[in-house]
Amino acid sequence: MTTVEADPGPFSFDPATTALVIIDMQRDFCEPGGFGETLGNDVAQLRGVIPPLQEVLATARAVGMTIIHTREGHEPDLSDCPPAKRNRGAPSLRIGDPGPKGRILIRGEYGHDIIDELAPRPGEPVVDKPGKGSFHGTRFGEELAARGITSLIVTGVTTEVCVHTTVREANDRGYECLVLSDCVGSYFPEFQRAGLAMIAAQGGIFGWVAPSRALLAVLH
Ligand code: TIU
Repeated sequence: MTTVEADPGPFSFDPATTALVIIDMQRDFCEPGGFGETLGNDVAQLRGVIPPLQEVLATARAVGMTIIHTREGHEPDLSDCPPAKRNRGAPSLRIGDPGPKGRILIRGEYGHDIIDELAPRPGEPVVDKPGKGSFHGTRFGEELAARGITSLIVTGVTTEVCVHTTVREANDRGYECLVLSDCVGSYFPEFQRAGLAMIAAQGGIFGWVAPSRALLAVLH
């Protein structure tokens, strides 16, 4: 077992049964002209996640850990997009509308894909999900089970939305989750702080939180 200094206490895991999960590091959330910006957010808030996540990804690849990427998005005919999701709020462009990087949050479009800095390699599963959680409406659970995965190291965006929903779904399914504090990002600094605190509070009600340097110190 490998042990990481974390909050609320040491997180022990076997790299052979642990997956690095990289949630929704898509142009639609991380670059101008995508879904995140149409919702009124400053996407620059998420850029700081990229360098530490690149280092974690490179290390996970070097030690042969399972790596799974996710992307939030919808079929071109919007058949998997609930009207409640498309109609909510007052975005400048709605899901499916043409934008500067293609149709907003639609599979196959340039904006829907993962940023170049964190591009998946052949053999790394990319799970397309219609919702915020990685388990809902996907084969994520089957992908984990097929590889004997019992622990997740969770990264990506955004902390309080898709990261949190995935960690909560995973928690109820019995997975141990470590969230890397500098490898998850929010458009809202106060939600970043509160989102991380909520995971580790109450003795780790949803899991553990640690900076990436604590993981890199023990993963080699
Ligand atoms: N809006 C926001 O913060 N997030 C999302 O809509 N999706 C994800 O978190 N991926």
